[in-house]
Amino acid sequence: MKVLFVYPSFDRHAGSNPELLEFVPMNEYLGSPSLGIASLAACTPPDWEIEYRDDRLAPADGPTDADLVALSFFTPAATRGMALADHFRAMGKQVVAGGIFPTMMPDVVAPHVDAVVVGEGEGVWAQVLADAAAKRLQPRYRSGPIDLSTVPLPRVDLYFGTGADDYPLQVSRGCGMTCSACALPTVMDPHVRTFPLEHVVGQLDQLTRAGAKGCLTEDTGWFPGAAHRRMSELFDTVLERGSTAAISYAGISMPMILATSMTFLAKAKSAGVDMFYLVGGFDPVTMKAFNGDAKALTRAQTAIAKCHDAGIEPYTSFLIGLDDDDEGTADRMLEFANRAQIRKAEFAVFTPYPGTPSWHRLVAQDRILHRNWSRYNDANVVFRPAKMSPDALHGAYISLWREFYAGRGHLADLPIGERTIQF
Ligand code: B12
Ligand code: SF4
Repeated sequence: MKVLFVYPSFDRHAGSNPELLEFVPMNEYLGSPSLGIASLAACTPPDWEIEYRDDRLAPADGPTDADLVALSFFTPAATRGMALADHFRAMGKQVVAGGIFPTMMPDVVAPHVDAVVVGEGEGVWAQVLADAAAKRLQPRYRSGPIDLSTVPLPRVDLYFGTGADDYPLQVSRGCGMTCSACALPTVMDPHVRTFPLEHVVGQLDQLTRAGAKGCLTEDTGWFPGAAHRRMSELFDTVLERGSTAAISYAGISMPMILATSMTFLAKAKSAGVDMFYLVGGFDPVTMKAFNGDAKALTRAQTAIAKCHDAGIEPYTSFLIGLDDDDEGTADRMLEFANRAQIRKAEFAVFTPYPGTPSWHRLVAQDRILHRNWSRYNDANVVFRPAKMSPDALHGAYISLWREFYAGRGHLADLPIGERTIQF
């Protein structure tokens, strides 16, 4: 038996807005696929042959002798994912889909596939394969929070050689916070679960052996609690070995930087964290900082200064389009970026991802403009903003990229990987 895993493509900022290429110093950063496929491949019994296709690199719709096609997609890739599902079914293949979008919107995906998996796939994957072998897939499988002490190391080797610049290095899954724009507490679990230390170190070691970089994606590692302890133990292990880990970036937010001691930031830096992917817009500091709240603005400046003091580059992601944002917000963001001496930034349009608290609120307020999922990628306006028109919001997003990079032409001279990410 054979399973073909497919990672459908999606548009990033420049894909949706080609004009950005004229004024943003580009690089060819290619983020790894999510660990979803690698995690399921690791749980696939040895009597199943595995093939993997990354649709971002070459169209994944070519012929296949697989018995089962398994698609993994988040919202920006959902339109393409469902088109691929239709295509493979027309070829007579059995098709199963899982990931963030199928978990949040199973009824939307169901007409395109034989089976939808809701939740973390490991718990039902063996059953899905057995049912596919017997040609009796069930329309829906549900898999609750997984005991992370039972899962094997993800088969990231499947992704090697495809040109990805880094690979997610997971310390934990789930989150107990309820940030309105975030999918994770619903998709994974509203509680943090940590991987055993050996698993986390094992993930790092398999990347290091392959000469690959990891990215610490879960911002939960910066809160006091189990995930923080695990991340700290990972850093200790690296430091005890007298080495540094190859880490491309660590995800974090402003309140987390403020809550983290300089001692811990110094430890992270010594262990190999040279850059933060500093996500804004989800948290109380950035939600208020650019709209007249002087206290929040000072806190945001302090957060950036702490990064600079620790020698960790704050690659800052500004989210525009929140309900308090008006036509002056972009200027205030730029002023902040200049004053705080931020060297690298990305700009994103607030996007109500299906199933998140923000989505439910905007649906109830009848403010969703369309359900063209390929445009749900932080690079298009898909809802009616509160204090400006959709066109004004899109214009503000484009001008943020243009104005920020207008004064930073030197970035074009930096080596690839040190310019922008996720562009
Ligand atoms: C690595 C990463 C990326 C990578 C890869 C993309 C991807 N598909 O995830 C890159 C760098 C490309 C990326 C880009 C973006 N990302 Co991103 N990213 C992540 C991150 C940090 C880790 C993904 C991961 O490895 N997860 C771990 C694996 C194990 O989880 P999983 O994929 O959900 O898989 C499990 C289940 O879903 C299920 N499953 C998954 N696939 C399948 C398939 C089958 C067949 C089955 C049975 C089961 C199954 O089983 C798996 C194992 O339990 C997540 C946060 C997170 N923790 O998930 C955000 C996240 C996925 N990203 C997000 C967003 C918004 C983006 C961007 C749009 C914007 C941005 N600024 O980040 C951009 C892309 C567009 C742009 N404009 O550039 C959101 C998704 C929102 C949504 N509802 O879809 C997330 C959830 C962050 C968040 N907190 O909101 N991202
Ligand atoms: S943004 Fe981070 S802290 Fe907030 S709910 Fe999502 S994972 Fe948790």
